[in-house]
Amino acid sequence: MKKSYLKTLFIATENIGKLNEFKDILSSLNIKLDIISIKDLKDYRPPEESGKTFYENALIKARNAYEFSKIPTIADDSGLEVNCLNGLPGVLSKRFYNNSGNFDKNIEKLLNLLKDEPFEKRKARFKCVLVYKDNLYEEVFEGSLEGYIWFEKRGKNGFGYDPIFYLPEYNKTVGELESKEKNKISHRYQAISKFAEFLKINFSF
Ligand code: ITT
Repeated sequence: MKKSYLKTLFIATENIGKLNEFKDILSSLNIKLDIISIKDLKDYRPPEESGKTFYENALIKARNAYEFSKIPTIADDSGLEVNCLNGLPGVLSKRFYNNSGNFDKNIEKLLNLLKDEPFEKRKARFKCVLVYKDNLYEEVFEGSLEGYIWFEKRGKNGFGYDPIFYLPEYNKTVGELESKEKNKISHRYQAISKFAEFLKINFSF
């Protein structure tokens, strides 16, 4: 089949941390596209995230953004799953404390819930479900990163739960990693690198 030409990609996220990671990772994988973000589409209203899974929410976001823009679009739904909390905060990661999406409050609530748990019970993972949508394709790509919830915040890099997400193999939280390091191993990197393979097979740039 003849490859389609792809010039412009709409990255449909309101989260600046995510947007910067998407751009950096795509560029590190040599995917050179013109990037449109929500701030370029003034009338765009993100949908309500009413799904029960990362996949449902990622689909809702990508479909809504593509229907509005008609530009080939990616959106991710991502978050943290803590084993001893049966996968919470999960799809509620952004709104764990309340609807304000305040990262410090979300972290405080999580640390409080885990305050009596020893290190080995604090296993968790970051997950990213990424959906690409255009007039022909609706494709899903996933990534996850295993780690532990640390006992207090460490490091100022990244966003969201990064300062309490501890990686034993680095003896650092993700908040202590340089963005370049995070973007070589993260759940988002893994999903985007699968997306990049799909692009290279099906599109010319
Ligand atoms: P969009 O829906 O507009 O993309 P959002 O921040 O609302 O932005 P989600 O609904 O997918 O995105 O919620 C993801 C939340 O999960 C995010 O707000 C963080 O709290 C957390 N999260 C996701 N990826 C993360 C990462 O790489 N590092 C730290 N926290 C992350």
